Amino acid sequence: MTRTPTRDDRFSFGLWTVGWQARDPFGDATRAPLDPVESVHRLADLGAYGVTFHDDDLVPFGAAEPEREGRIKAFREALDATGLVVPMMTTNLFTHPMFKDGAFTSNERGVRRYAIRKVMRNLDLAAELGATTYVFWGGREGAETDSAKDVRAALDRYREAVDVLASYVLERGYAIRFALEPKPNEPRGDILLPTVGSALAFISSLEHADMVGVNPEVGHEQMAGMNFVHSIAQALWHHKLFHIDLNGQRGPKYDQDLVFGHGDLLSAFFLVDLLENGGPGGAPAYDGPRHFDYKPLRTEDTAGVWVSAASNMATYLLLKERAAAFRADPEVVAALAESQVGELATPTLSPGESASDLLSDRGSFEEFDVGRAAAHGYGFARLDQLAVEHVLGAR
Ligand code: DIG
Ligand code: MN
Ligand code: MN
Repeated sequence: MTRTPTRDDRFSFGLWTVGWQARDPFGDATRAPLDPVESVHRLADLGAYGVTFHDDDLVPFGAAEPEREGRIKAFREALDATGLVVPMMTTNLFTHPMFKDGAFTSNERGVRRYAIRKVMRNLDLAAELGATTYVFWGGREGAETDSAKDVRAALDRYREAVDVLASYVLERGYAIRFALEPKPNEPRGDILLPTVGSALAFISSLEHADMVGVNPEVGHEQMAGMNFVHSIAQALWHHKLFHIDLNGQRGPKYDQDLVFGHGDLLSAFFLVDLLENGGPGGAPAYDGPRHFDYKPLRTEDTAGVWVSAASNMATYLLLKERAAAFRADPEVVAALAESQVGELATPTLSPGESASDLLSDRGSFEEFDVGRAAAHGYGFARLDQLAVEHVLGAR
């Protein structure tokens, strides 16, 4: 298996990732601005297939129409020249000071109306560029104090915004689905829809729930102490994994947006195994873009930025290779059987068996050997060691 990415690997990057000038709350930018046109060419050279962006990544906030048109034209020419596609787009509803108390859930109604219009304009561009997924990361939807936000009213407003925007997409016949991106905190003290679970619950309340899924990000779930592989499995189980933000995170702390695999490597291995081998008969469980939402370390110069971009894809391909070997290893197959992992797919009740049938089955309770069950060893240690040895390339 090659480790050189090709378009078939469907790797995509946000313009805001390689374009991050590394300004943080405690320090100025360490890198010069990067022209989106250059990013498109460099990412294409590295083997990416797609590029994603917020409206303001391509056209500075407040730019006059001629400038906006010029920048979009130059960007489209770069896409045409390289063959890169735009699978996903999103809106910056978090940088401008007007959004300091949120966008869809700001206490200020005028800001809420402005935010919806800002998304509408970028949805039109998304449709023009062929993006099929539109992400909503509510980075400013939240609060620092429980006195300042009526959370139930905020969820009403959040739902109202998503519903009206879904109606807008349907009225215009855009082939676009929405993906909500959860995050527990930062930049707000607490963000609404903090995890995949809360986003899935919220989606079930929407008027057009069928066109809304989730865009989970590795580091965001892990900031909340969640198991990202479980979060993805839950999203897949609900048929709501519409997109994914891959990166790295080293435990519950500020959002690090590390290169994919440069945080919890074992979790990254099992994530790739789930995405690539978790479908029926070992087929991929997810057919969307493998999208990187990461930040090149602030310590990197421009050359380092491109090394980090390539590292995301190389690490993903290495883990894909290791996961394939793991699944093909006869000792792993035997250890999985020993651990009865496949048995969980067998329904607990027999076909047609009712609750009263179960009640009359003495072997299920009255005569069940609880001592044997208590003494039973599942062999997970052996299984996990095999996984570690595959990740380490020792098998
Ligand atoms: C941050 O994790 C968010 C924003 O960068 C953007 O809105 C979204 C796109 O994937 N991720
Ligand atoms: Mn992040
Ligand atoms: Mn993200």
